[in-house]
Amino acid sequence: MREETYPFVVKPLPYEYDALTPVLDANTLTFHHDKHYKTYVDNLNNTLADYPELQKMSLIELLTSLEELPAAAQTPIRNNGGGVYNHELYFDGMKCPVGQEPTGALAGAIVRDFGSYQQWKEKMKQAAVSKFGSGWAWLLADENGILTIQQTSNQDVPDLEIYTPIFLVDVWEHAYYLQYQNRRPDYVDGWFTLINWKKAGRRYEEAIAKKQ
Ligand code: MN3
Repeated sequence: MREETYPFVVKPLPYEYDALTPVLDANTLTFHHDKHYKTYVDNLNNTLADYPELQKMSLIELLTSLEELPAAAQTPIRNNGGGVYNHELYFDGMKCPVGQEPTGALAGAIVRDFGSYQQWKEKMKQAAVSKFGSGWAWLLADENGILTIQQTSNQDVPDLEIYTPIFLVDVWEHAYYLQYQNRRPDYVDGWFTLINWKKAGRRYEEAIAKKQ
């Protein structure tokens, strides 16, 4: 399958707007997807409309070659291209809040790299709760399949030439404020129950396969 290029389209949620209740209600998810995420898609397309030479590049190509892009395009593509990439992964990485746990190679790697699921969860929560201002907390796999937790600010992405994202949590206030107001830790606690471990496990297996 060819990778998507300009004009980028708003991808529908892979579930109904109320599928993540009670952790994320339909109102929160509707504003987040239909307004915030859509705005990043629109703004990315508006930027690229002025640069025909960039219109054949995939989102990952754009985000991994920011410094080689025309100077005036770098910041809007970093912010809006990152906004598109991050939100698509975020929405795609969740599912209704019922019983799934890490399995297979990913479950083993979590224990190997963090000591236990519980220790991983504490570190992941700490990264999400302590992120100052707007940004994201990520679980990433490096080229050797080693897992690591990172924070990024604004709509920045990790180094995608080194890391394969497994999943991420949005800690911009717009992700939770309608429902949780200032209670970010409660939102993050709920988010753990939304993780789509099946998809996460597949991403991890792809990350391992890449090095071979
Ligand atoms: Mn967001």
